[in-house]
Order: sequence, then structure tokens, then C-alpha cells
Amino acid sequence: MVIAKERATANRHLLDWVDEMARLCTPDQVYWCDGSEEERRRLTDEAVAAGVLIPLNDEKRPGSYYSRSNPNDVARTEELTFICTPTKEGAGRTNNWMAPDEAYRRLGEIFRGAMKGRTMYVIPYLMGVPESPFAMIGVELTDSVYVVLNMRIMARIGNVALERLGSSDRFNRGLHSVADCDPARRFICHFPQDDTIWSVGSGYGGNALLGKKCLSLRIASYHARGQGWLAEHMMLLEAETPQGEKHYIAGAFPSASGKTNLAMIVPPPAFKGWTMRTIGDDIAWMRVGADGRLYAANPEAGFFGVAPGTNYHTNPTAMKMVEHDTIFTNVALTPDMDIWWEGMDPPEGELVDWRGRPWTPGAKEPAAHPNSRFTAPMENNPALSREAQDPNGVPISAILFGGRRSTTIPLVVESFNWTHGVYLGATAGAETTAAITGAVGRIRRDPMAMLAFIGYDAGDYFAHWLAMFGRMKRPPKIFLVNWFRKDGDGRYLWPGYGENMRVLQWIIDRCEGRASAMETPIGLVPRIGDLDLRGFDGKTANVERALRVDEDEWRRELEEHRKWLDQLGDRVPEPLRLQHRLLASSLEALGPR
Ligand code: GTP
Ligand code: SPV
Ligand code: MN
Repeated sequence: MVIAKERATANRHLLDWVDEMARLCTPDQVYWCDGSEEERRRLTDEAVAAGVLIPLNDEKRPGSYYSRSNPNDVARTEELTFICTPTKEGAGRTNNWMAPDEAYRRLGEIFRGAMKGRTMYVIPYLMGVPESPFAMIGVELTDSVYVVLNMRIMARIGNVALERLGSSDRFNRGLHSVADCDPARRFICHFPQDDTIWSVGSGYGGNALLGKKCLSLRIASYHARGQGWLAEHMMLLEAETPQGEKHYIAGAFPSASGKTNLAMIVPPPAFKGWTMRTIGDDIAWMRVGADGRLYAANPEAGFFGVAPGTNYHTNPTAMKMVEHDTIFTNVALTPDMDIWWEGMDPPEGELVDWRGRPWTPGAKEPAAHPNSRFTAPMENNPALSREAQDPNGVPISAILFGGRRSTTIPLVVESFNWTHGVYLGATAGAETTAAITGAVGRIRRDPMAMLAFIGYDAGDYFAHWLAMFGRMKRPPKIFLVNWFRKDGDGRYLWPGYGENMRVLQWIIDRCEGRASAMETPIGLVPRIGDLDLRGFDGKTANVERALRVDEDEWRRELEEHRKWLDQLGDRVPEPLRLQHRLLASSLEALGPR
């Protein structure tokens, strides 16, 4: 085994651990990433030579590359994701659990010799900006150059992280190998008490880019509970009103349910003077500031966004962002080596689909995989907020919880109070998408869009959310939103995308005490006249239907909530159970209609 001589650090804890992992995986060489531009060019050339990346048309898509994953490896695999706490109770009822000894042994067997003939890349990385009290340090060891090139977009990697680490042993230890990419030998294991992640058998997205879901959500949520803050699956946006006042909004929606799109929203023309900017599109770390407000920061440095459905109409900001210096995975290729996916204008001529097969318009299967993605650096975003780099984060006015729901959930509901808001988040359901393996379109409860990312017991997580209230002097208001309600023929009642601005405006006005709302048994909902519909070209009748609270649908919904809370066991906090009884009995008190 050759260990690269120019070791970038004298940190004994780090050097010893890298040596130990290299002895286990037996790579031909160990390479320490410095994060430089020269290194990016060199590794990119190597990836191209190895056929891992394909250069795209340099005139149409400068600095951009294309990659295909193994067709058996296209999305996060929640069924193969484990929280390895010492006891099963520690992981709670919503997580898969494996005993730490057993996990180290089973995965150790797969890792043993897995990097023979390959390079082990050492990626020191920082989640958060270097000066930030929020920042967390991780080191990912991987045998995938694709992972290195994606991590360097999504996180701040190399010397910047080593400098911040110094001689400390406080860093997350991540070991990753694609190994033989066999789903039968694929495991994503988290050891919160050891601050360790072992992921093997997958090279895709959240399974393999360990800074994202594994560290910044599962491990971070575990630390956050102990330290009194929140690590959440949320987009963050800045809204500047025509009067120049700024509001920051956080929004949790399940995977492939609109976070990236909302974070990059472009308001309709009638909203003159409003400026919307992106802070983050997937992860928010939130702490109470000295002034008693909740401050949120985006720990990532790039965007790993869903490609299909993205176009110059739905998300012009993202389209501009991916015009250059972007890695595309599992989209389709045009004859002139540009990219294409469903939702773009129909292509001219034959394409090559995400599996490398010829594809013509009208074919049965999509050309781009439904979970195909772009990886683009933050600076590419023309609507990036300056505050995206603020070490202290931004003060949050409102938290939104949402998900895809064809029925029941109104376009927007404001909670009566914090406990009710936490209840709405904790019981939120959503139709599943292609971002995870398994059936698409099935309703599952996805509390705070964190079902797959809470690193401990879900009941304890809700208790932590309730406890956060006591730490704040000016807590944000909590809202439930649903852009996806449909009519009887399966058509969306609400146009979504830029039009969601109308809902955001109402939310901001509610935070400022400027807009009215109607009380319903389940929360506060705008009347049609409370929404600014200037220049709206949809049908008002549909908006009314999207806003409707249907008592029968809600009786069924509350019955689902009860089953869900029962399923979570006795660690569900009493205030949430009482909240359920209050809502259910309020509905009953209305009597039959
Ligand atoms: P992850 O990156 O998986 O966490 O997803 P995300 O929550 O960032 O979802 P994203 O914004 O990428 O949206 C996923 C899909 O939903 C895309 O196909 C979008 O076009 C579609 N979508 C987003 N916003 C809306 C909306 O307001 N209305 C409708 N109908 N579709 C939307
Ligand atoms: C999600 O599934 O929520 C994503 C994509 O953001 S991944 O990085 O694969 O987790
Ligand atoms: Mn996500």
C-alpha cells in the first residue's frame, strides 16, 4: 500500500484513523484532497479518462459533465439505512436499527479489501462557513472520484477543513466505498455515539455524499437535541418587500416535493418591488440567538437538485444556475452533447437516455430518471442571498411544513400556537416520490419531512421541538402548506411555482399582523379575499377549493394522525396527544352537517 507522502496534516487522531481504515480497505493508494482548483481539474481529467464523467458541449454547457449511475443505484435506500445506537430504543420506532458491534462486523467484512486496485480519497470537509459557530467538521474516505467531485461542490473541502480542525479529534468519521455496488451488500449505517458513518454499496446522492443527509441531518439532529438546537430538512429563503423589509422563511417538504423550487422562487409580475433570494434548498441548522429569535444557517455549499420538471418557466433561477460548471447525473443526452429531461421543451432528434440507450419522444419510459439530479455550486445561483454566507445565520419569521397531498390539506393553514404548529408538522403526511426507492404516490406520515433523517426516537424529537419554544422570546409562526391538492380529474387546483408567492405574501403579512384569516377547527386559513390575486390567471373557484377545510376529509385525517401517534409509542409527548384530542373533539362538536 502506498500512502501519499505529502500528508496535509499532523493531526494524529486523523492520521491514525485513516491508517486504520486503509488497512481495512487496502486501497492501492491514499490521496489527501486539498480542495484546490488545480486538484479539481486533475481529478476531473482522471474521471473523464476513466469514463466516470463525460464532458458536455463546452459551448452550450461550459465546465459541465455528465455521469450515469448503476441502474440499481438511483436513489436513497431508506430500507438499508440504519441508526446504530447501543440500544434499539435509542433509534426509536421510525428508524432501522442494528447493534453497533454487529454493524461494524458486517460492514467491516464488506469493506475488507474493497478498495484493492483503487484509490482511497481522504476528503476533509466543513459543513457551514468556516467562521460560523454552526460549522461541523467531517472527513469522508471514499473510493469514488465522482463522490469527491460532488462533495467539493456540496461542501467546503480540503485545507479549509483541516485548518479549522487543527489537532482536535472532534470530527465525524465517514467511511464510504461503492464496493461491488450490490444492493444485497448495501448498508448506510450511523453510529451517533461514535460520531461515525459507514456507507457501502452505493455511489448515489444522500447514500454516498456523507456530509448531506448522514452528517448534516441524522448525526447533527442527534447532537442538536443534546445541545438545544435543530437540524432540519428545510429550504431557506429571503423575502425583501417593496418597502425594503426582509423576512426569512424556512420550509420543510419531503424529498422531491418543492424545496429547491421554493428557495428559488421568482414572483409573478404583479409583485413589483419584491425580491426573493435563496439561502439554502435542503438543510437548515437553527439556533436561538442572543435576541431570542430563531436563527437558521444552510450548512451546504451547493445544490443537489431534482432535474425533471425544472425549466425556464417553473424555475428559471435553477436553469441559469446549471448553465455552466455543473455535474448532471442520470439525465438524458442530446445529439450535440447537451442535457435533456422531462419538462423541458420537446427535444429535436433522438436522445440517449439515462441508461445509455437510444430514446425517441413518445417512448414509454422517461429519458431522464425521475430522480436524476444536477450538482451546482452555490455561487452559480444568480438569486443567492448575501446572507447565505452569514456565519450567524438569519432570523426566521415563519416555518412551513408541507408535502404532496391530493386531498384534505388546504393550500395554507396557520397554526393557532407553537404546540399546534409542532402537531401539524409531526402528523404531516405526504405522497412518496422517486427520491427514495419503493412505491411512488403512497401516503406516509413524514414528520417535519424528517422521517428518514431523525437520528433518534421520533417522540423524543417532538419533545425537543416543543422544548425549543421555551428558549425563544420571538418564536417563528408555523404554517402547513400544500401546493399539490387536486380536483376530481387529477388536475392541480393551484398552479404552484412562482404563484406560491401569493401564499408567501399572506404568510409574511400574518407575521406582521397585517392580514386577516378565518378560524376553522384545524387552524387559520385565508379567505379568498385575503390572498393577493392581482394578475392571477387561474380560476378563483379552484383557489377556493384549494383553501377548503372539508370536515369529512379531516375526520379521516385525524383518525390517521391517531394511528400514527399510537404507532410511535409512549415517548410521544402528552401535549401532542392532547392536541389530537382537542382537534378531534372540536370537529365532533360541530355535529353532522
Ligand atoms: P429534494 O432535493 O429531494 O429534497 O427535493 P425538493 O424538495 O428540493 O424538491 P424540488 O423543488 O426539486 O421539486 C421536486 C419536483 O416537484 C420537481 O419535479 C418540481 O418541478 C415539482 N414541484 C416543485 N414545486 C412545485 C409546485 O409548486 N407545484 C407543483 N405542481 N410541482 C412542483
Ligand atoms: C432527498 O432525497 O431529500 C435529497 C436527495 O435531497 S439526496 O441527497 O439523495 O438525499
Ligand atoms: Mn432533500
